[in-house]
Amino acid sequence: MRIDIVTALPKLIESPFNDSILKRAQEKNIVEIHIHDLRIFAENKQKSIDDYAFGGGAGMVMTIQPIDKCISHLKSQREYDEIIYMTPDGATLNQKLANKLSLKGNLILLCGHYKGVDQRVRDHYITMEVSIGDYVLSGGELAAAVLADSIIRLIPGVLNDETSALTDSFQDNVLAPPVYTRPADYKGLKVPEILASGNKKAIEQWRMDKALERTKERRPDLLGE
Ligand code: 6GU
Repeated sequence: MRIDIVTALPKLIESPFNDSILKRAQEKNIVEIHIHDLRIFAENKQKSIDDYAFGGGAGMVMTIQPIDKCISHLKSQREYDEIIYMTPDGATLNQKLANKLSLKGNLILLCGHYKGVDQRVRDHYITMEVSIGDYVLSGGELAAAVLADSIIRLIPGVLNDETSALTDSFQDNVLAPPVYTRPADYKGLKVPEILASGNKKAIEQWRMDKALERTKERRPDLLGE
């Protein structure tokens, strides 16, 4: 997979890709991340990428020219499966959408800023709009990092234990069960005995029961209740 991230603030989005699982995914050549600084594509003298809104009102709007130049350049090099605009009024990200996008080949993520982008960008270049939840961030960069992380960890070979993404919360519409590690007794705080019993079937049943219990308590909506 290849993800191209188009942004006014490239520094803001770099670091999540240079550590841990996302770094390893790139080192293993499972995913390529390319971050593009919109300002480089601006053709005006001031290299500006925003302007006042037609019709007035507070806040700046990202202009079409640098975005057109950047996206057109990328599209001339390869085909893209989706060109995604990160915006609070997009479709809310969930595990189902992450799963779907993890099967794609090439994606562009355009990060919104200020009061957003010129509507003509959304109408003519964008194929999908994604939000990461019902609250407003200062820009689309952190949201793009969240979306990319949720996608990349699902690609086979990225996680060491390939089954571990399958047992994540939300993957079957249930939350993950509690987990424990050593010591089995910490100052009298004990790990449930069954987990040390060696009885694989009983442990599996216990985990399913706990996952369901937790989901009923915290997220009954996931069970349609
Ligand atoms: Cl994608 N962008 C911004 N600016 N705020 C958000 C968001 C995106 N998703 C949730 N809040």
